[in-house]
Amino acid sequence: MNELDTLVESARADFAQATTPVDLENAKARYLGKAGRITELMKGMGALSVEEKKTRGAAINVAKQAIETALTDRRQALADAELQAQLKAEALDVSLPGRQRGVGGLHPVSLTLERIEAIFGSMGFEVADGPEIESDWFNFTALNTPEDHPARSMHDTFYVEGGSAKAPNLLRTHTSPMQIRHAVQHVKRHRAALDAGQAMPEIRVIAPGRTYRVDSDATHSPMFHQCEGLWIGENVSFKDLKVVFTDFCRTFFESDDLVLRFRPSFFPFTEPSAEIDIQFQSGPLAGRWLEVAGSGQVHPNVVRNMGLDPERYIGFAFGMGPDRLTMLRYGVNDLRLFFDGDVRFLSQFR
Ligand code: 2U9
Repeated sequence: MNELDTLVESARADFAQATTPVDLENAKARYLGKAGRITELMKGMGALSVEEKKTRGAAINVAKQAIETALTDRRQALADAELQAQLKAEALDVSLPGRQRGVGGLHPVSLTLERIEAIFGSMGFEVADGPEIESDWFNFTALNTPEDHPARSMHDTFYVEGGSAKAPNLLRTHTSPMQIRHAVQHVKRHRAALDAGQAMPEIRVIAPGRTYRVDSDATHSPMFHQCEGLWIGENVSFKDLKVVFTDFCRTFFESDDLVLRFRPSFFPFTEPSAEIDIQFQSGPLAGRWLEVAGSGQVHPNVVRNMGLDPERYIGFAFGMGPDRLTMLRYGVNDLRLFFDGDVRFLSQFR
């Protein structure tokens, strides 16, 4: 093997040893670079005759081309290896089953609100809607709640910007303002008939929605739900309330095996007022009295604020907490679970 063949072999061996592109370029420099072996051989031809230069030059060129070919091959080999490594690292197992998209569902409290609306809807109640930011008038004044009532304090009520010092805005503390708004509209629509001494169609409405109070523990959340109901006519009594609410409870809890109890209470907007307790006669909750709603005959001042004559129009109102009804129906013991947004909890109600 002559000196040039040895050089080519040595270059091939060096290139084969290079395992990274940087190693390879360093190895290349040793043969083909400015101070490389091939360049040195070229320079060393200065003393040769023209004839010798031709043959020596041609031989060096053959060796140079062989080294360049070896270099190109090795570059390609390294690039191939890198690509293979990358493909291996980023490999996708196409045989893995795809991730399932969870099917969503309604929040348990929304399920309760839907049930309440359906049950009262079947008894001829409309469903009212209204703003969550209310005026002091619709939330308190119209509902016979005096200026110095503790519920109006900043300890109990979230006041918000807007409105005036005399008529501040607030986050509604109950759903009653929706019913006042509904009643006022209803009365306006029938004003002419009323003024002519004719009868007005009864007001029969429920108002479900979010409400807000400064309160937070295992059984109170600053945002909670209420659903109140209102039935106003010329001859609507507590007896009607008892029938309607008993029917509601039996349908809601899917049990005819429960009884109701009215306990005297106080609300500014009803007089007389009563708490409504229920007792299951069988099943897991049997025997305990459970408070499920407040109620009462609508106060004459409130009837007057609807634009009606309290000597002629009378009726009842009730209010319940859908959050608590949901806890009772499903046996949930911590109210906060409803508002944490934990899918492991919520998905159980799908
Ligand atoms: C108008 C007139 C009267 C609605 C009523 C209650 C009694 C009541 C709450 C207690 C705590 C519901 O469970 S709770 O969040 N409500 O006890 N609500 S009477 O009275 C009205 C409503 C509207 C125009």
